[in-house]
Amino acid sequence: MMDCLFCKIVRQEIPARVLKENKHALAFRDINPQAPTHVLVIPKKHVASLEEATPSDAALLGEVLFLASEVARDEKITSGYRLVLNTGSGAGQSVFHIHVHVLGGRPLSWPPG
Ligand code: DGP
Repeated sequence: MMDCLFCKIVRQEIPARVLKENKHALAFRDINPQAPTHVLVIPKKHVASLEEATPSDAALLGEVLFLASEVARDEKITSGYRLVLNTGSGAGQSVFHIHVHVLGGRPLSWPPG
């Protein structure tokens, strides 16, 4: 997807503070952090949202979750962390390339807003 913001980050056409990556997923700091740790983990392949994912993306989504857990461990978020995957504009998704927010380093209330 040539005009997708996160695809441009994958292709290093725009800068990002990358923390970690594996063959299929990339983790970088959110530009507008909502917590002391706020990292986005994305599949390198363009998938617009969880609604667009197919059974063939199941392993890819597993790679994203596993990288998110590695990031949380590296960030030493010892009191716990939260993964958020906004799906659809009604849930606050603004970038239509699947991304998991890794949030931690402060108390996180429940339920989320
Ligand atoms: P969401 O609302 O769930 O679609 O989250 C999109 C997130 O993407 C939001 O927290 C801000 C972040 N973001 C938007 N543009 C950029 C960017 O250019 N670089 C980085 N690092 N993050 C971005």
